[in-house]
Amino acid sequence: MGPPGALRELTLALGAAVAALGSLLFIAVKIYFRGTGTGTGTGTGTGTGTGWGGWWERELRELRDRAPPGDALDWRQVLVLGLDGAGKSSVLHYICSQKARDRIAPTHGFNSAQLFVEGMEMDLLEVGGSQNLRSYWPHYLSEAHVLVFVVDSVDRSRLLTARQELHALLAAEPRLPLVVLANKQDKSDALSTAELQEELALHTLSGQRELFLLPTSATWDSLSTATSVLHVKSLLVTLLSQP
Ligand SMILES: Nc1nc2c(ncn2[C@@H]2O[C@H](COP(=O)(O)OP(=O)(O)O)[C@@H](O)[C@H]2O)c(=O)[nH]1
Ligand SMILES: [Mg+2]
Repeated sequence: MGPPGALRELTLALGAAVAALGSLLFIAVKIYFRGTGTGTGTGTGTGTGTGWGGWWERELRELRDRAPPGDALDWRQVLVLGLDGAGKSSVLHYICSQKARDRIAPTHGFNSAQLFVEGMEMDLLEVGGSQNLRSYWPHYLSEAHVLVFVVDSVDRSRLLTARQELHALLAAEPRLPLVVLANKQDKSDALSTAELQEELALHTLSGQRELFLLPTSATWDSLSTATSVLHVKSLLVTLLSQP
């Protein structure tokens, strides 16, 4: 049996008020504690203390830090293409994480990674290179700021295919900067960059675009050598930082 008439209404009103106050407190506490968490930001601010007076400042700062790409950082997209097995995923992995990896699984679609470097958000997008996926390649060109084309320097039997795919792709993009990676240079039977320049007929692609050909090895052991993929990272940063 519930409380009679006016008392029941008073009870309901009190219940609603307590619930509302509870939600407000919950929200405030949530925001406050979110603000005091250990973030991964790199700022060196002097801090605003841990009292209630500072929580909204932290909240504002968080919101600003979460602003969509392009507002705070320059957004750049790097499209990474090349035949299957050339080493695209390995290049992406070692550019972005520099952790040893026993095995890199074949890409059955897309693969992406993000780098925040020099005030820039660099999105690296790999589209798989098997024959059925190559027809999708052209759809991604318009968004790209640079194309990285990875070639297996040992796979002589498919060099002609790589060359044809690359030339067909770039026919409609005369200005898109191109970085060709002569990958797997750690292997003894790898073709040199001079040989690959010839085989891929890169001179006919230069024209109005910036074009680079780099010898690379996308392996853990090669990270500190002359063919390290970390040189690719430096080149991309320089290339994409240009106004
Ligand atoms: N020796 C050597 N092996 C590589 C290199 N890059 C990739 N690989 C290997 O080649 C295979 C295919 O690499 P993956 O990155 O999956 O190629 P993707 O299909 O183009 O993404 C994997 O077994 C890699 O470990 C390299 O520079 N040197
Ligand atoms: Mg892959």
